[in-house]
Amino acid sequence: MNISSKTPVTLLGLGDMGTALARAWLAAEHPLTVWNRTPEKTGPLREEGARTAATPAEAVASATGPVVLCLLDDASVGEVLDGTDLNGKDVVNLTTGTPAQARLRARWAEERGARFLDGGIMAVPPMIGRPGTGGYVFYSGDRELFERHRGVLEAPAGAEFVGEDPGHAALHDIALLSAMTGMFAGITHAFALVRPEKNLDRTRFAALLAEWLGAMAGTAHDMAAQLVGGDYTEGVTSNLAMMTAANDAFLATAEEQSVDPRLLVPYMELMSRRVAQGHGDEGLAGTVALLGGE
Ligand code: FVH
Repeated sequence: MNISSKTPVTLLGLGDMGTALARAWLAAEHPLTVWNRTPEKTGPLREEGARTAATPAEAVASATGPVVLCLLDDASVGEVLDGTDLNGKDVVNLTTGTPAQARLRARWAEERGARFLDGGIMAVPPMIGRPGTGGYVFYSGDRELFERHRGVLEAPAGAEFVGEDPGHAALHDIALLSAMTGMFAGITHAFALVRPEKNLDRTRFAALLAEWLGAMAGTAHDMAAQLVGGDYTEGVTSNLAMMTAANDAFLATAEEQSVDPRLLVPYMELMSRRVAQGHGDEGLAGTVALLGGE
């Protein structure tokens, strides 16, 4: 009999992401117990070596390593854990939620005698178990728990601990995904601008666009330096007054190309508001405070 010396993992939830995680732990030779609401999804994993549990309570009761949840949302986590005995268990919740939900869930788990770690997955299922594809998971909450199970957590993807506040993994997750959404909006607008042109090579345009966005991503470091130092003019090479003036050309070009500028206008209005407050010499950091968040 082949007995693994690796930490056993219990996984509740076998959707697309849960199944990818399960295969990564099996590939890394962690003994794995799985449960899923729709039991048919456990079949292939059982054939690949996983043990299956009939109920969440049974799965949790037999767990000697981390109990990982990868479910649809926080409400499903509550439903699945209801009726389980969490006393003495190590709970790792990889279900997407808000920072407030993570903090409440941490307190809820601790009141039931469990240790708790929240996670935000920065990957899609095909990146799981494939080092070098760039996927990783933010973790926050019980640092000792993170260190104890680091080997388990690093098997499917990189593991990045971002603090003992259990809400911080979700906050990092949502903040990065929000930035990505803004980037998607910019890409959408850019393709809409070139769309009417018959003789424009979209493939070459895409390569130029991706390269430019990569070069501009570094401005996040400049903004952080300004926000930390409190001087929003520090190191500014392109100030708000200049950028706001150029916005007129952006809007005029959108009109020439018959493109609705709705994806750009709210941000341009924010920049103009900061200039109107007398801060045309600043970089973009001053617009952060105009959004609130304090
Ligand atoms: N897939 C992705 O690209 C993203 C990448 C970033 C992180 N997300 C988050 O990961 C969580 C799980 O995502 P998923 O892709 O596995 O999602 P689904 O394939 O839709 O599977 C959902 C599982 O949740 C089970 N479930 C739903 N509601 C309940 C409930 N009330 N009680 C018990 N289980 C429930 C569902 O069970 P079933 O439908 O198979 O019976 C699946 O196991 C998620 O937070 C993403 O935001 C993935």
